[in-house]
Amino acid sequence: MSDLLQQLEALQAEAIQALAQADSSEASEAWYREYLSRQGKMTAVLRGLGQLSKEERPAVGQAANTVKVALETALQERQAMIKQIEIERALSAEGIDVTLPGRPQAVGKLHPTTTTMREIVEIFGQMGFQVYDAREVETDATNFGLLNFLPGHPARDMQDTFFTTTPDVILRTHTSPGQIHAMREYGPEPIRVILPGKCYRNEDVTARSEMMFYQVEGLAVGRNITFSDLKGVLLNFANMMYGEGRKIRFRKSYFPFTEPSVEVDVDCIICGGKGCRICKHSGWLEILGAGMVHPVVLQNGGYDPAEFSGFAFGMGIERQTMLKRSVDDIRYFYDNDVRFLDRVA
Ligand code: FA5
Repeated sequence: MSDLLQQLEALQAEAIQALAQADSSEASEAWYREYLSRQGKMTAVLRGLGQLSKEERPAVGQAANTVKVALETALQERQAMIKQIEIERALSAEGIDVTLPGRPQAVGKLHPTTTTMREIVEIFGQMGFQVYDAREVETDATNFGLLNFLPGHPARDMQDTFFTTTPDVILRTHTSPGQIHAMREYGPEPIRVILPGKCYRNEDVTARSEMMFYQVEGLAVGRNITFSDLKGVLLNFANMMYGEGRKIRFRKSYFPFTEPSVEVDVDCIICGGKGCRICKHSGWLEILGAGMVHPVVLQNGGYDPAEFSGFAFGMGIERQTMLKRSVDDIRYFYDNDVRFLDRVA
């Protein structure tokens, strides 16, 4: 056997033995430098190949290659083992306490307006009202004219309007134009719908008023609908929304699209009607506007007022939220201050 073959055999045995002692990443790297790198012992042995005769060279070269591959494989296996040893070592050194509670994740919440809206939809849903989605961009005709606001009538000033550059196209000032759309879509079948959505008014922003706010409209049309039905539905709503045993009262009011028209109050949910700062010592809180659908509006919706009657109501969602969750300024709603959203949601 050539000298070189003996050297290779001895080198392989020595290297394998040394590798078994390497028990860290640093040690395995040092082993690599010593045996397999360009400055290592393997390369040094291979340099001797040049001295061999042509006949000897292929066999020795092949043997050298086999040793090199064997050492590389042994190194890979050892490194995998070392990795495992190091993980175990780190785990026992760090002493992980599996009983520690996890880190809390900040989770998003529903916006208070959404929460109130869903509560209202749920309450009226139980009374058989379906949600009807109506558009936010309206015509002057549906927002006002077909709702019996006569041209030039002072009632139009009750709702300051955002106009668009297209004549007669406006942002709706209330959800009531949805009444016309719903009636025209379903008439002359009886209907019972609620219409939630955004409204826009060109008003000064104050603690009580925003330029953009949400309303929920209610509309019931049928053959024998009376004012008592309206009272029953709203009393039920007040009890489900603000707690059992609530009282409501009706004050006469004016809307062009209802006759008679009323404002509806609930007994103060803070003081129970005794009088406090929130109810301005009246014992009552205003919650919505309502009335019997005006015959002209029924007709504009496609119903014969001689045969059909109906009631309608409309309420502001932020104002309901303010009452229910004691919020004293409507501007918090759309300021996007997460502390408010967190507290009130
Ligand atoms: C109306 O908008 C009528 N369409 C309601 C109605 C429907 C009456 C059906 C009869 C039958 P009013 O302008 O009062 O009415 O507005 C209704 C509610 O919307 C108010 O009670 C208030 O809660 C809310 N609201 C009105 N303007 C604002 C505003 N600028 N910011 C926040 N909420 C508002």
